Amino acid sequence: MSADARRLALLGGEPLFAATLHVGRPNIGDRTRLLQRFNDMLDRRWLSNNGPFVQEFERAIEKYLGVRHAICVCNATIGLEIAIRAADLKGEVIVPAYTFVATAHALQWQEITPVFADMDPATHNLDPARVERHITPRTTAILGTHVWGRPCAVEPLQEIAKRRGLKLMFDAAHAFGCSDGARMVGGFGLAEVFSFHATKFLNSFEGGAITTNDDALAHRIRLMTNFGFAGFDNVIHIGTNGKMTEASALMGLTSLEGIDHLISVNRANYGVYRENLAGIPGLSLISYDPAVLNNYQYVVVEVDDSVTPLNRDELVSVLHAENVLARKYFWPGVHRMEPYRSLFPHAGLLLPDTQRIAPRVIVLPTGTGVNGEDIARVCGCIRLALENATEVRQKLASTRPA
Ligand code: T4K
Repeated sequence: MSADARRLALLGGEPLFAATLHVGRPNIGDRTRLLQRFNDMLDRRWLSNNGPFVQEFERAIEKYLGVRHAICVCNATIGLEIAIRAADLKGEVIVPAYTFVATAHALQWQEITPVFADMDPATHNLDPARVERHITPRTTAILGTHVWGRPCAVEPLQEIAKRRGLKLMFDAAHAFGCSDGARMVGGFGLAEVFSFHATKFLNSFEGGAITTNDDALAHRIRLMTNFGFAGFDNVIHIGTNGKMTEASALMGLTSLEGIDHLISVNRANYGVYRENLAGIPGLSLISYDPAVLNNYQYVVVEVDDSVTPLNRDELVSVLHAENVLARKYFWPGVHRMEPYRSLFPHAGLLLPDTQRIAPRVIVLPTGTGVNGEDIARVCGCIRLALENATEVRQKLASTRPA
């Protein structure tokens, strides 16, 4: 084995990083401001139930996105469930198979059938032409995901929804700070749902927001987020507890104040990846349209193993040995996760691009916890592994359980 190959941790070298590099390492924001707000919250003894920080965060989101209503929720999954119910979706709803499992679970949880449609391989988002093929008399809506923050084909989906009498909503969990043309994500369809989970570039520990320009829908969503209460002892609607806490809202507000910095860090990191991965045959970093706003939250590489000497899983093993916890989002596709795999065992037949792309994707670390030097080392390790593919393959084969 060459001395070069021996530098890889998988082949006996020292791991590149002593402390693990994670995808989704939280951004913390201005600590002084955060702790001031935390003290304010404690002094006020107002911890939840539509407190002042939640209200301030909601107004700040509305202003940032240019939407009429933002309703903060405890997480995006509950936000999706509430928005779906408030908009009265039922029967069948068309969703992408290539998304986080929460998009489908939010439907199935309330006995609405998710019907999986294929992606456009160029964008990883729902392919409108394929959506149309899944419409049946039971279909009531289309629920798209802006995967990696890149906006869905909003206009074609709107056109289909209008022509076929369907509702349209978006899972915008990845897309805070992103736009489609001049319009910010947040104002499309009947409603959109953002995630402010710790792993999102803008986080509120756990949290999310439902945004809509529909006043009546916003009113129902507010009621449903707080058990249906319209005032003391006055319940006028079915509801749940989807409320955001004050601690989450103050974290979210502080993150939002630093959003320009967070985006510029992500953009710079993305640039370093682009530079350092350039020219490797078979590896392609997904691109972001410079003509629209992006948050560059996800650094996503597609590995075409008909060209590369190692496949996606082998490269992920190499990176994990170096303490780089690269991820395989959203493999193997929601249609291959339970309960959907058992309910729809043949769904994959109509999802050729999801089936082809999902096994190729690697998501790499970015955010304020990673610097340019780290990224150059991660990319150097990928190159080194590809140059020493035979040894890597042999090692992985010898450690695989029989
Ligand atoms: N729709 C879409 C399209 C979504 O992507 C998501 C969530 C949702 C809906 C639902 O949103 P929420 O209900 O969560 O608001 C993570 C996140 O938990 C999930 O929010 C996110 N998408 C998904 C893409 O990623 P896991 O299962 O990968 O999480 P986990 O625990 O493996 O953490 C990811 C990495 O982050 C790890 O390497 C550790 C690191 N980490 C994590 C946390 C929580 C930290 O370094 N610090 C932390 O505090 O799902």
